[in-house]
Amino acid sequence: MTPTITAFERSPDGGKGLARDTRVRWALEEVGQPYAVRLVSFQAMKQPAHLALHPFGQIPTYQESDLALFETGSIVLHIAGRHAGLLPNEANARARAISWMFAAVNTVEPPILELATARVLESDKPWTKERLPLVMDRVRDRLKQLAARLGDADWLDGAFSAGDLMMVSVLLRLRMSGILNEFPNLSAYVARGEARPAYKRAFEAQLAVNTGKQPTG
Ligand code: GTB
Repeated sequence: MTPTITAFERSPDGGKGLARDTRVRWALEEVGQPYAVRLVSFQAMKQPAHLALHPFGQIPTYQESDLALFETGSIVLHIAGRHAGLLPNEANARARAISWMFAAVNTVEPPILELATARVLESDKPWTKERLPLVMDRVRDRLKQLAARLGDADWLDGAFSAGDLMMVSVLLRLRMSGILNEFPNLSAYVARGEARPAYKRAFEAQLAVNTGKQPTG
């Protein structure tokens, strides 16, 4: 059965690919699974019908037959478990790739989200000017560690995996801040992710929703 995901009717980023449906689209594109998209407004996200799918009233959700999922980490893991191509077959390598997925959402994403919050939602607060450098340094600390582990490898642990898909997705949120440029190997890593045909298709598809332009590929 074709899965259906939800996405913003209009993403606040105007189609820069930062809303989290992009990572789910990317996973589905990597494994060659066609999917349908149901667009939801901010208002609809808070109504009982959507809350039944997503307890926090957010996007994306994922529905397939009688299964309904929320949380991008679990959705991508589900897709990767059902199809070849996103997780290695060898048990230990598979477990390590899953560790990277958790690291992306649990260790690397939180300081990045804190930075986004400070810059966007708290920009008018009197304490933001003083706090921002601290928040930026917390992001730098994580990136320094990640950059050290990646070294000059193409991907985090051997071949491209769902761990890289999640990590690149999380790092993309930093592009506007310029911090990524301080870590050339991470910038190149993100660029490698974006250069994947599956990422390009996912990006184009969400852009089409937000600009009305049809995907080119
Ligand atoms: N942990 C959840 C997951 O990974 O699935 C987080 C889901 C989440 O934050 N969803 C956001 C949402 O539905 C959209 S992606 N927000 C509406 C709400 O909470 O009411 C977050 C997001 C939104 C906008 C931008 N942007 O404009 O740049 C980027 C990312």
